[in-house]
Amino acid sequence: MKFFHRNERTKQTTEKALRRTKDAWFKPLTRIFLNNRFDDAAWNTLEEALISSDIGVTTAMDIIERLKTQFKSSHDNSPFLSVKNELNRLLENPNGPIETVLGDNLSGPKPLVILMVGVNGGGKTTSVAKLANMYKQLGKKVLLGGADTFRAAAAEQLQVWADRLDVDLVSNETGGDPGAIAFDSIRAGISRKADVVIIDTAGRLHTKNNLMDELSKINKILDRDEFSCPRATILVLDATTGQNGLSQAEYFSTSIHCDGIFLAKLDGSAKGGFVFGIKEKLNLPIMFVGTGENVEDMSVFEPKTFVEALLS
Ligand SMILES: Nc1nc2c(ncn2[C@@H]2O[C@H](COP(=O)(O)OP(=O)(O)O)[C@@H](O)[C@H]2O)c(=O)[nH]1
Ligand SMILES: [Mg+2]
Repeated sequence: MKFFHRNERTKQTTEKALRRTKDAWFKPLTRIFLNNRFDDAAWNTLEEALISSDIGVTTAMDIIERLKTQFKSSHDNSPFLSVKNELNRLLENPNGPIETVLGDNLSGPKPLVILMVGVNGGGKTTSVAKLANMYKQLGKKVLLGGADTFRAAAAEQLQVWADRLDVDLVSNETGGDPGAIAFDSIRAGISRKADVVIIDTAGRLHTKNNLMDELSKINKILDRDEFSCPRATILVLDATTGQNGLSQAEYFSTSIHCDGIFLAKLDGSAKGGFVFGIKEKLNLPIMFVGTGENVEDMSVFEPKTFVEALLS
């Protein structure tokens, strides 16, 4: 169970994925940390760096205010440690988000049903494959449900992953009813004694309301008493969209209950500060990060490792 958890691999993957972010926003901070003090210029540098990392203006201001208060009351503070503590504080998660999908649920009733939602092109299908691979590595039996029936290419793409990963896939021809596929997937998962069923969904945006209706319908089906399976709904977010992506994410998370986030494409983003904004705005834990296009390019999100990788 601990395979992806707090290990050397998580650290290396996170460090690699954050390289662009570090170059973009951490470098200016080095001078402050080397001087080991905050003067007016240093406060401005910090503020600029935080905002340009896409941390969000409110969150950036909040950090600065808190740090200023700390430095007023004590002159022994180290800017490095203080910034690090503040960033860690922002990501604190008392609920241990990862335990829902990696913890006890997997030894309880089966299967764990994961519904993946998010906008088109955000990285849903790839992230479904990554999770399937992760559970397989953990020795779990995985079944995929292809409930993105909107585009023919979507079903094909998932089929390719299912073949490559050698996992079962329940799907239907394009235009099929996503709710029916979700229903069939979970039924197949139960009868084939799968440990995890991961359901891919459509994310087209031009008919937002229909999409949300459709997702709610799938949700209701999965919630049926007859199934009584543990559930997790994961919102896939594209890290390269930064603050702009947040409003779409908000729309999803207010329309259907989400348990956490799979932050895809962290490797393609120079705005890793987005992570702090997500926590602040959506109050959803980041569970996983995507760090490339291959199935192994992911890791469990470890707040401490993340902050360490940003500042080290
Ligand atoms: N660099 C990188 N590319 C990714 C990642 N996740 C997905 N992608 C790419 O993003 C594009 C859209 O992904 P897809 O899974 O089809 O998104 P969907 O429409 O939400 O299902 C594809 O070209 C993927 O290879 C990631 O973590 N890093
Ligand atoms: Mg897709």
